[in-house]
Amino acid sequence: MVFNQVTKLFASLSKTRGLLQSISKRLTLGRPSNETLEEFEAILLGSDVGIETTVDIIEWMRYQKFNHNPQIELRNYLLSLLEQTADSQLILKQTPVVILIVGVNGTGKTTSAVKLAYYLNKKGESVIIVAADTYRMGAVEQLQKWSIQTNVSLIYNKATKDPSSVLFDGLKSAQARNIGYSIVDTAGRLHTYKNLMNELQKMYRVLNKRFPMFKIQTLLVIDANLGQNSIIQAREFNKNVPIDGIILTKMDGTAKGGIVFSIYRELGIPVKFIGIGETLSDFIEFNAHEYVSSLLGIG
Ligand SMILES: Nc1nc2c(ncn2[C@@H]2O[C@H](COP(=O)(O)OP(=O)(O)OP(=O)(O)O)[C@@H](O)[C@H]2O)c(=O)[nH]1
Ligand SMILES: [Mg+2]
Repeated sequence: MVFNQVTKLFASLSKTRGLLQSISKRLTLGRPSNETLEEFEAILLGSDVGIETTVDIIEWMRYQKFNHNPQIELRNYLLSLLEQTADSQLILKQTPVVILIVGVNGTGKTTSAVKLAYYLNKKGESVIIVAADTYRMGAVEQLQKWSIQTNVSLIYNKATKDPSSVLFDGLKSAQARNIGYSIVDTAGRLHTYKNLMNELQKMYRVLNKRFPMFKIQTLLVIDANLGQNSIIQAREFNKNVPIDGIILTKMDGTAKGGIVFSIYRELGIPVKFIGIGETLSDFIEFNAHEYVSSLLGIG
């Protein structure tokens, strides 16, 4: 991660860090006191680390005899919790890739689709955006505005209500122009909207059947402020279409930045990107080491 991004990540985690640091800074060599453990437990739960991970961390600390540098020892332990699934890569060597951006209403899908397009474009990749949210009023206009700013072309069709039809046109265009990454913005849906979930599956079938040469990546957008609720939503989405990764939005200003641990623990799906604001560049590739260090205010 470049310096500027580390700084932004650090700034966006300030509220969560404030809580964690109030305890972690008090850790001294030897065994932590019961009082410290209890306070730390409450803070971990409050920052949305999740019950199971909190229990693990507290039990680890209870029997840990800090003998070197408690903050670094804690950092290394937290990092070990995130490393199992952190290896999968989004920037696939083998293009073409189609990236479906899915999630519940208002989580930041459209903004993230545009930020991702901007991010890939800046890396020198060829990108288009496909406007497959045919439901929300003004969805195409929202993307048109952004696409002018990013200089990324947009495929849309205001005459249809069928997202699979826009997807089809979009990928035909991507094929004709030899585009590496086609980013597909989709409508917001709750897992309880059966029709919309069926529609998502239909899009998936169209991709498998008509565009087998495209590698599919489905990214679920989760709003960091929604806490444990989003874990339930993610599980349900994953039952309908396989989720390859998570974009965690609105990390700026939340005190619930510990949600990353819940996502890894309870879903086993890697966080690929985090959204840290409303502008195009407020979007960074997730890096477990930078994340944990920023959380604890180390290095
Ligand atoms: N602070 C902050 N705001 C964000 C972030 N990502 C998105 N937003 C804001 O969240 C609001 C909703 O974003 P959209 O991208 O329209 O969300 P959506 O999921 O496409 O919404 P629907 O299409 O209605 O389901 C907008 O005001 C965005 O500017 C983020 O990382 N940080
Ligand atoms: Mg949208």
